[in-house]
Amino acid sequence: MSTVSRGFRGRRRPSAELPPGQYLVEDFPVLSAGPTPTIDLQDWELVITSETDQQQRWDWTSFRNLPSEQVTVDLHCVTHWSKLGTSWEGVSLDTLLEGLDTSAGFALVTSWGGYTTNLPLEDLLDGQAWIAFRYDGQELAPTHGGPARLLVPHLYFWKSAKWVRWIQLLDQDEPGFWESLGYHNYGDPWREQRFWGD
Ligand SMILES: Nc1nc2c(c(=O)[nH]1)N[C@H]1C(S)=C(S)[C@@H](COP(=O)(O)O)O[C@H]1N2
Ligand SMILES: [Mo]
Repeated sequence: MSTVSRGFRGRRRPSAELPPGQYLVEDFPVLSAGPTPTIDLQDWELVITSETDQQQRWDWTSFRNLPSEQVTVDLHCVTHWSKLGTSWEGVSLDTLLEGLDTSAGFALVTSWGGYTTNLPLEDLLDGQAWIAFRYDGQELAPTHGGPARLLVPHLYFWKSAKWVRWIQLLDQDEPGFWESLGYHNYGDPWREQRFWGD
């Protein structure tokens, strides 16, 4: 006979909510490898280039005129904190990549300030990634990547480049900042891919 009553089990949070090795936080930590860049909205731009040098470019006004989505997602940082149920507004990468003819397999993302991160192009598609400009109903704070950041919540949070400026579609994979320093090239939190070799 079980010593755990049905009611007690029923109220338990499913452990499947948290990837291995992660703990929950309620606050929103700031993790930046350098200073927070000051970006005037007049100067802001987002550029996507293809492997054949096709280019799409948005200034702030044209970017904000694109259809956006509200999403609620869980964040998993490789330094072990996870934050569940965060709400964002952003433009889906499906929307941004529409009309770009590409057979590239990879993307290298560059931020204002020089941070880079890489991922397979398919991880940016099919409702998996956004350029987010609002967090929790407010304009995205500069420390969290405002005016706009990449949001790719199914991978460790270092892939979600803050202050995103340029997305380069490439035939060959090219490691970004943390990936060159020994972090996992892909970074799936559910498979605990923290470092090269994991
Ligand atoms: N441009 C830029 N983007 C970045 C980083 C950074 O240092 N610079 N840090 C990454 C890391 S390691 C994490 S965990 C998240 C942290 O985002 P937050 O500061 O909004 O929590 O941003 C990611 N994106
Ligand atoms: Mo991180």
